[in-house]
Amino acid sequence: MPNNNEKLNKMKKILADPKHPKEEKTLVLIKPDAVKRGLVGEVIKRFESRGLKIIGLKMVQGTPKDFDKHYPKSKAWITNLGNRTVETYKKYNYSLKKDFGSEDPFKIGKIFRNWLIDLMSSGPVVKILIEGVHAIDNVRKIVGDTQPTFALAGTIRGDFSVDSAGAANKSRRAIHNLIHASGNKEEAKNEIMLWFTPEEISDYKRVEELI
Ligand code: IDP
Ligand code: MG
Repeated sequence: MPNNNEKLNKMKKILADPKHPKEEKTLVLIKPDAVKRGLVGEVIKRFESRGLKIIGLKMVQGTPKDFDKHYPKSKAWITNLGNRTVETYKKYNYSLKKDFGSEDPFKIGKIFRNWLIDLMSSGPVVKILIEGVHAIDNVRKIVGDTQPTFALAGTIRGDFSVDSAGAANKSRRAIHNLIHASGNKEEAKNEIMLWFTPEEISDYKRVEELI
């Protein structure tokens, strides 16, 4: 068995800046709401049939502590999470004060972060490591908008959910949007480091790479 240092070095090598755009990697978690609806196969199929390569795959039960590490703690990230809802509430004329006791996006974002941790640890998730050309952006496109109400048909969120921030917040829970996908290179690196070990990652060629 490799020791922790060896593992860390191997992961650093796997996550080094890609030599070719097709080596970009991203993390997907099929959320418990999708697992419980039996959508695992459908979701995997969409990434595979688009031409993205699955190089790691496993069902795992995450703890609240795992997800506390997974979601950033920075003020900017939490405020951004809250800000989206401030916008939604304006649009629908809902009262932030009534639902959250505050209009401060940071305070509201902190409440969401806890709902999110509750949702993500409420059942198993399927962790998937995906590699391919612009993997981060292509996966986000296949997944669709954060709010399924606004996600285009043809995306996973747009085809399998109608949930919205308005509906989720009224029920005091995170949006049921089926998938987590890394939002950018930095998130992808941190999240892959958190969820995968070198032994769980496979190296092989898809046929497209051979023709
Ligand atoms: P993303 O999943 O599309 O990257 P983020 O802004 O990173 O969206 O938010 C993380 C998760 O937080 C979302 O997937 C969703 O489950 C939840 N979330 C985002 N905004 C709200 C909200 O207004 N209310 C409840 N949950 C939210
Ligand atoms: Mg995100």
